[in-house]
Amino acid sequence: MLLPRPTSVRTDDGVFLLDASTAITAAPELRPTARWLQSVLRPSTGLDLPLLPEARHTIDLRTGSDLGPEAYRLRTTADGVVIEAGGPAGAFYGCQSLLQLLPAEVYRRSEVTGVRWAAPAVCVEDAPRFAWRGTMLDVARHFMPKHDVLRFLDLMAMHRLNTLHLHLTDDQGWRVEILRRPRLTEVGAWRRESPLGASPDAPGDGRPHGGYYTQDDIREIVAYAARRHITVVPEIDVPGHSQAAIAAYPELGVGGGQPEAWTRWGVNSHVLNMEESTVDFYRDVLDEIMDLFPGPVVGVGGDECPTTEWSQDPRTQELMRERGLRHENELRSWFVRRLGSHVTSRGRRLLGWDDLLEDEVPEGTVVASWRGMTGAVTAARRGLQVIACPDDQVYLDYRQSDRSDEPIPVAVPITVETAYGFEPVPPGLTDEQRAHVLGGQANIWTEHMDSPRTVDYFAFPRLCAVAESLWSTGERRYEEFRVRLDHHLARLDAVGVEYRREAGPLPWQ
Ligand code: TNX
Repeated sequence: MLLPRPTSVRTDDGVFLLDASTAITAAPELRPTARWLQSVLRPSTGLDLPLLPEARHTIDLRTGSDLGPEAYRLRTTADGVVIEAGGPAGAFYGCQSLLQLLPAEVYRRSEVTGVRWAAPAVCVEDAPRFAWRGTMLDVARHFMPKHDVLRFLDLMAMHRLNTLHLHLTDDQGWRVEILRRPRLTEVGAWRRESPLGASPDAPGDGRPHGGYYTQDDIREIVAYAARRHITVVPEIDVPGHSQAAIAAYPELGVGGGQPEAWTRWGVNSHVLNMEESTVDFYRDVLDEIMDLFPGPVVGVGGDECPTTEWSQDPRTQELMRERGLRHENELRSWFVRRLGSHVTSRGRRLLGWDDLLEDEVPEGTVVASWRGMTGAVTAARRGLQVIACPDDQVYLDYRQSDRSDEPIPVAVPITVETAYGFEPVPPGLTDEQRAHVLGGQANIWTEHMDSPRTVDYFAFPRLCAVAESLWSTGERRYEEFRVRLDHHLARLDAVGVEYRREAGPLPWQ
């Protein structure tokens, strides 16, 4: 009943019983994992599970030299548990599987009495299919407090997801403190109450909203994620989706307006101006971002950038002539290239949305294919690395069914089954091109999710299905998955996830 499904599971006779006689033993490099395991088992079981050099009835974490860094073998018998792993990440995933073998109450945060902590005797072999198993969380449209981000990281780890792409800036809010540009959060992190109904195309919710992460908060999030083998990938979206930045520093805008952080959803016409000073501004921002986020990839967005302001602005036209650019689209790629060379000079790679493929893209860029899978095909054929996140399969802000009582009927329905059908490698690629697909991610855009509870409702259980698409090899059959998912929901219940239920009273009723 493991989820995501491992490469192979063999069931043996007997059970492993976790009790007061159980201890943990671990190779030196796996001791942090052992301590993490102690910390998750203690609250529900009340057991101390001491970490000892040697013991009789143990959960033993060992290194297996023949295994990849994320791979593990898990063997449970009446005598004990052995988790053999290629490295700390593999040991961590082995522990996640061990938790799933125990009764679902193990996920509770307070002591549960009267439960026998038994795991069936099994032999599991496992390794992930993709290196990038991600979730994108939009903390710009609605801010998610730090504590809830940490909780979300735990939920990702439970599903063996390893990449959190944090969409930190957008028209509606700037969510990360930048010491050299303090107004980005002093001004850009807050939006006002606004009258509803002005534009049917781009409604907002009318409510004042705000919040941001201090640099200490970010360091805490990044470290918490790292202990769970999750890399946090920051995204600073440019040169569109930037109204909150322009609200903070109007000199970044085109034509001298004084906008406020946007109170509506949709595609905004305000874009950054393409002066050298804007490049300098964002280099400073990215320097602080790269200091905070040690991962190899840095996102600069590049999506949905209307060019009307640029084409109507004489100064921008002059800049284009000076630089020998013929079309406004080329300005976007000029800007992304300039930031890209800064990012690569610090040994990192750029991440951008597939809109960037409309023009030249810096070598080494990772392209997130969101408008279906066409971007994935184009990028892989151009030798660029690909993250698949097609909107019609893994956009978790889209409605979950056709029912008239779905709370916010965004776009087209994406059911659990649709999400389970997600295949990150598109057809029509050569073997070499296929290797450019690093993996995929589910995108959680939060225009319509104004609380962590609503994120739970939209993300789960569809994220469970996406996690399996990214982790598991071999044929996928929805009916077989559904049986495991029903067991898995008991775990989500124990954690307190307010996922979307198929039946029963709906949360908004
Ligand atoms: C498109 S996907 C966007 C986001 C919206 C989302 C809503 C992408 C790169 N841009 O700005 O939040 O649709 O589904």
